[in-house]
This record gives sequence, C-alpha cells and structure tokens, in this order.
Amino acid sequence: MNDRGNASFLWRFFRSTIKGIKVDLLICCGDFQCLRNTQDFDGLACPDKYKHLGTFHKYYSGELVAPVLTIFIGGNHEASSYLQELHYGGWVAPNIYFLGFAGVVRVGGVRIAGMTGIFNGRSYKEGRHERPPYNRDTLRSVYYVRELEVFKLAQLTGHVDLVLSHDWPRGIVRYGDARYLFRKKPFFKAEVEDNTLGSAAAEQLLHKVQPDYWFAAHLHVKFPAVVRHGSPREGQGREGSEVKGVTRFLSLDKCLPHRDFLQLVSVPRPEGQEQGPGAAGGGEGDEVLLEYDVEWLSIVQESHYLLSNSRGHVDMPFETPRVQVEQMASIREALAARGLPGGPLVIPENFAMTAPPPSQMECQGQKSSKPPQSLLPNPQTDEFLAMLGLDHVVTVPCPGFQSRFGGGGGGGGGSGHGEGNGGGDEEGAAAVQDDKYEIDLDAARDDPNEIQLD
Ligand SMILES: [Mn+2]
Repeated sequence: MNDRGNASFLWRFFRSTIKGIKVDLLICCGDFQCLRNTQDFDGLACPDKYKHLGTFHKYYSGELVAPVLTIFIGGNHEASSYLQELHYGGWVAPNIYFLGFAGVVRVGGVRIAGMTGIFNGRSYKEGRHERPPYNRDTLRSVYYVRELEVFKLAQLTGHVDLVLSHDWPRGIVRYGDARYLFRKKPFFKAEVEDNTLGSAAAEQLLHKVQPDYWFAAHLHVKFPAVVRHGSPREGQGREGSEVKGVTRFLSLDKCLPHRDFLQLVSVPRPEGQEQGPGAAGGGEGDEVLLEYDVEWLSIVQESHYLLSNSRGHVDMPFETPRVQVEQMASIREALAARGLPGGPLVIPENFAMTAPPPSQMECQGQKSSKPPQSLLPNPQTDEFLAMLGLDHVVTVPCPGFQSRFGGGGGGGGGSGHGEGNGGGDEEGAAAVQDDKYEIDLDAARDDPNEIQLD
C-alpha cells in the first residue's frame, strides 16, 4: 500500500478492521515518509506546502509502537537521508523495518525481496553519489533505482514468495483487466499502448525471479493481474512439464479513507527446507521471526566491489556470478557466532535513534532552520557491514567503527569505482522517459494523481 506519512491512521485502521484475524506482517510498498523531524523535510521530494511532519515521529520516539511487524520499501516521496543511512535495510522505528535500497528477508520462512525507488534511465547506471544537503537534482535521483540493485536481485535462485516494488513492472497491465483500469484512469491508456507505463527494471526482474506474488503502489489505483510465465523458472520444473510459474500482481490505492489501500493475503508457510539455498527454517509455531536470507547476504558480499559513491557509470559484469556454497556456509557461521536468542538468522532488534525527534516547536508546525549537512552514521549499518566483513562505501561509519582494512572509520570513500566520470550518460538519457507520476518540482504544479492529501 501507499502510506503517505499517515502511519497512525494506517495502524489504527489496521487494528479495527482485522479484529479476530491474526495478521503476521504488514507490508508497505513505498511513499512511507518516515520523517523523524523537520530536518528530514530537506530529503523529501515534494512542494513545501505538502511537507507535514505526520505521525511517524511518534513511532520513532517510542511514544507509539506499531501493533504488527511492518516492512516497507521506499518510493519517490521519502525521508531520503534517513533511508540512505540504512542502505542495506534496518529498523526505522521499533517493529518497522526498511528493506533497504534492495533487500531480501524471510518472515516466518516466507521469502520477501524488494527494491526502493522508481525507475528512471538517466541515473540507472550511476553510483549512489547523493548526499545531504541535496540539490534539486540529487533530491530526485536519490530515489531512482540503480542497475546494481536489480543485478543483485536477479541473482536470487530458488523460490521467491514475494517481490515488492514502488512503481509497477512495465507491461503488467496486459495481464489484468486493462479496460477496467482505463475507465478508472483514462490517461494511462496512451502509455500502456506505447509500453512506457511502469518500470523496465521491475519488468525484467518479474520474468527472471517469477515470484508467487508481486506487490506495487505509486499509481494510486487498485489493480490485480495474473502473469503466467512462458517458461519454467531456472532450476525448477522439467522440460516439457506443465508446471510454469504464476505471479499474482497487486497494486493498491492511497492510504486514505474510502480507498482500497489494504488487502489481506494468506501466504502458505514453506515446508521444511525446500525453499532454496537461503532457507531459514526458523519461525516455527506462533511466533513469526524476521530473518536474514543467507543467499542474499552472499550476493551483497560478493557484489560489494561494484558499489560506488560517485556519479560515474558502473558496468555490471558480463557474466552473472554464482553464489558459492562455501561462502554461504561461512556467512551462516558468522551469523551463528552472534549467539542471538531468536536463532542464528534472526535480524537483531537493534533500532537506534540517530537524529533527535522533533521539538515541541516543530510539532507545532515550525520548521527547523538548519538543513542537515551530511549523511548520519547509523550503528545498524555498522553492525551489518562488520558481520559481512565489508567497509562503508555509500554510508558513513559511527566513530570507532573497525574497518576491515585496519583503522577506525571507513569514511564512505572506500572503493570508488567509476570515479571522475562526472556523469556524461547520454546513453541512459536516450533510453527512457521521465516518470509522469513523479511530482514536477520545477513547475511545482499540483499533480492530482500524486499528492491530493485531502
Ligand atoms: Mn509514488
């Protein structure tokens, strides 16, 4: 669902309508706006008149607690500086987990992958060069999906239950009731006919990963579709067999009264260890655990050398690497060595405030006068990188962080791939158009599709 910074409304509604049914997990597909204070306004891409503190800060400060485990990806209206601290995922508040710019977790053994942001070809091949204070350009490019994130997700093998994206996979409309959609949103028709509606990156992943479910948001209309894949998933199904992948797609409306913004979905728990090489096998019984996916951690580790903090283009390797069994075994060992009570794979509940919650003045509508001048360190990111033996590249270390290469403080300068190019990327620019469902910051016109907050 789209949340639009309406956290308290969402969880109140959630509680009252699902009485009697035990729900394990709430999933939000972006535009979540986890604004901690008014300084976070400077990372939020929307006209100033729509910048309200909302209620997330109450969950951040501990005044309120989300009644159910909630995971989310980012969209194109986010507290980008906060999300950047947690590049690899982490808790933005107790019980509220950000999946990262790309991420895979297991919830009760169900494997969930996601990517943050929307597709725009202009920045697709760039490194993650954006830092606060953002300018007009980086305020937007910070939420564009990068090829590296898609490259990593495309390496997943085995079964994936659910993939989350903010914008729709391109081409998805032809798998659903297009006429119904055009009645609700007539202006989509031309783009669907041109095949320009949606994300080319998500489309590629959809057909590669073939998850059971794909959830998205962004276009503010409820739209289901069923994709019957033409070929069996790699490594699954025999040649000539009838078992071909099916993906059930669902996008929901904005989180506002009288809109279709919530859907209950029952996902069967995997049996035993049949869920591919990253399988957890944890979370038996009533308790649903949030766990790491070992295959994903191996992919993060293996592809770390491609991560760049500069604007230059990063070329993906010609051949897709295969995650090695030995590497996964050593990651399992490192996880087990943590000795956490929830089990070897459990994601630690290590939420920590990194920026102050809003002052009373801010709660009363006054904006902080000081925009943030740099990216803040986050101890969750330190812990994650140390666990995998990796250094900071697109994030910054807390004081005292032990770099793998000796000396404290990796300093976000790290490997520096593709430096100095300065971003002459005509190639990408020619390939893709702008996303019309973004707010046009230049014109600052009202976009009825995007920001009617009622
Ligand atoms: Mn959006």
